[in-house]
Amino acid sequence: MIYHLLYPLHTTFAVFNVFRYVTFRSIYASLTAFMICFLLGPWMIRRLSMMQVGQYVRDDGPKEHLKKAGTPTMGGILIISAVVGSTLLWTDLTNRFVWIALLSMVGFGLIGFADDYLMQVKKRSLGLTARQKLLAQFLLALGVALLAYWVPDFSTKVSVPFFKRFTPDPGWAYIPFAALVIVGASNAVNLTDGLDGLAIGPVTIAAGTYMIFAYVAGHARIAEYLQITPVAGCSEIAVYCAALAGAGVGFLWFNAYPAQIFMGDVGSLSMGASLGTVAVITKQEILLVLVGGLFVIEALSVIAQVGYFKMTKGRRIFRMAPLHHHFELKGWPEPKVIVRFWIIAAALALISMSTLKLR
Ligand code: 57M
Repeated sequence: MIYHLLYPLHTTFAVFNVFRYVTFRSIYASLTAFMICFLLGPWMIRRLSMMQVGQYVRDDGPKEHLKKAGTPTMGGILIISAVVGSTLLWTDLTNRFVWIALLSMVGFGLIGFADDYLMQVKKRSLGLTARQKLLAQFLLALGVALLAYWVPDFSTKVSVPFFKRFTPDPGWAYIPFAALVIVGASNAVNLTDGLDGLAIGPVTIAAGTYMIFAYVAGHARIAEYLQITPVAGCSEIAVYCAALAGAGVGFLWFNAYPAQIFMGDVGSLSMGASLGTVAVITKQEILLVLVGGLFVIEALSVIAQVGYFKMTKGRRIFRMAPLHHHFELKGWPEPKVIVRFWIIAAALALISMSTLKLR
């Protein structure tokens, strides 16, 4: 809105020209989203506490978690509000990618909300069944992928990190592939969200990384110079990613150890899906395995643990999956697990950025 209201004034006042620039708008989009979270956070924590939207903590997990019972959850509502508000203010709203990204985030947020809500209302119940959740996620992700596919000139070629000429084109099969990327990311972030700040930290890092990729892919000359797939109009997604990163830091303010609020499924499913969606829009789908490598490691630890458990009829690889529980049970203090996992996420983000040159 700010872009649409103020940029046209540049013909009278040259200073308003600055609103044209993606870089300028990205900076303010991230600050706006941060401020929305920061200012509304205490109010939201109070409201959720008043409404008794407090976390139920399973008693079969690490014992340290029992003291977290009652912490307000569903803080994802705060993150989504901040990203939507800031994106509406700072992006070019005629850009289709912006609406696709917002739809994906809000849609997955609603699925998570339904799950959290059922859990809160029925208290000890575990929300939606896994099958219901997965079906809803796939249908929504297919819709999102289809919308991207329909954007004129949107390429169905898949970029493979470290290879500049190898770009396989699955044609229409790109749609289920893209849906898989979105659903996979959504669930991997959900699995990671089990310690204070453990999910939102790496989500913020990944959003910052994709901000750079979106800017590069949306800039025809830079994309050509770096030989990455150009995506016309995708630089507006850099502004969206900046809002996501800003909201992430704003939420971390309250979710940092010891957390005053958890994001809930409304947060984890929507944040993961947002990353999956920007990976699709920026044509860096496979790179998400590296950018969001921490989420992949957590998800793989669950797959390995469950697989081994079933195969050996009850034996385990880790003390408990997902991986963060393994380290907690080994005696690492929670903040140590969190910060070390952030360090890994940051290193993976740097390696991902090196693929701009290493190809
Ligand atoms: C949800 N939810 C957290 C909070 C957050 C297949 C299996 C591995 C699935 C997995 C699972 O259910 N994962 C998804 C994880 C929960 O957090 C809530 O959920 C939201 C995210 N969806 O926003 O609202 C708890 O996590 C802690 N927490 C924090 N700080 C935060 O900022 O401390 C969350 C956010 C909160 C709080 O304690 O209550 C969760 O962990 O439940 N299941 C598991 O993770 C379970 N693992 C398991 O059963 N492993 C088995 C194998 C064979 C599958 C094994 O290794 O033997 C563990 N989770 C728990 N207890 N809590 C183990 C038992």
